Amino acid sequence: NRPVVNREEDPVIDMTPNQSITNRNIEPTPKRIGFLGLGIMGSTIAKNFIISGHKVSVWNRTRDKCVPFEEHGATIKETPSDVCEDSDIIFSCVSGPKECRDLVFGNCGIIDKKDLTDKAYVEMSTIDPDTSNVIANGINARGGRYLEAQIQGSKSEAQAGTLVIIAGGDKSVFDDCQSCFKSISKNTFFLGETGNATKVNLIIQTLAGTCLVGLSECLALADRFAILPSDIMDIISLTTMKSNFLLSKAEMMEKGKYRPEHRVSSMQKDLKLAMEMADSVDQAMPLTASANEVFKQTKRLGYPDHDSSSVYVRSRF
Ligand code: NA7
Repeated sequence: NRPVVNREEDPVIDMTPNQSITNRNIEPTPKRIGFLGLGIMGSTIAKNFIISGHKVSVWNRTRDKCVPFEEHGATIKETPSDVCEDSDIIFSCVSGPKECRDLVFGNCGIIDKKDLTDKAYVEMSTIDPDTSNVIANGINARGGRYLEAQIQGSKSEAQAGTLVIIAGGDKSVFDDCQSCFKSISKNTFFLGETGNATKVNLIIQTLAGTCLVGLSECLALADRFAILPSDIMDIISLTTMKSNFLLSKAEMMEKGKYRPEHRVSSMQKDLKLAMEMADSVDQAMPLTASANEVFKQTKRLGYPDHDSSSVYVRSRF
């Protein structure tokens, strides 16, 4: 019985080459690239792989989203297993842990192909360290190599090629991915064994999630006193609290335009996974727990697919 809220449109998949990416003079790896999951992040990342000259095949649950990629030289495949067959390095960027496991272990999944020798699998979806290790073990058991390459930044940074990549797992895969990473990121980190990068990524997401809830409460309080959010942000932008993240999210809150860059459902999933990680070591996270509840309520109010800044709608109740 969720309220019916008009859905903000997803960003259009714009295949126009970004000049700043083409100016990077990337020498694409000759390895064949496969890409699973063409959502907000996946579509933008796959686009940059293509415009920087990589040979790419794609699969997405909703096939229509593959069409613009085919028009720009990618090959559409019918199943994740088909992508695997035709690729040397396979990237995954889907909603969460369950979907990631299904792509690997499910029907027509990656390990349907029994021998993964010479294949590398790169997990970009935000997942927990346990799931990442389960996937790594499944891939390794069939002779394949695995890397978790977690991404910091949302659609705008992916578009501009200024994401930050935090990786863990097989260093040789990290090295093989350099030309791909160069097309989407300004910095990469290799943190050692599988699990290290997923942990760091979730830790950073707790800061993003709690900051967003704090911002939304601050602007909702301002609104109660008829103080404009833009006046508050003009002052904040002159202080050491200035941050592009807060300023851009505050602008979305003030305009009430929540076209998704990073969905409410993704943020709530990230906070939930961080809470589970904290549980495993008895680390108290009272603020993150509250933020998780607030994002859950925002989903319930009908905003799961809106940008995470729509948490402001809930704060204004
Ligand atoms: P989106 O825009 O919500 O995209 C989610 C993607 O996951 C999209 O391609 C979905 O396919 C796919 N998906 C969702 N459920 C399934 C199942 N059951 N099986 C296969 N594929 C599925 O998220 P983002 O692109 O912003 O984020 C992707 C990840 O990066 C996520 O972990 C973030 O936290 C970080 P669809 O198009 O709906 O058919």
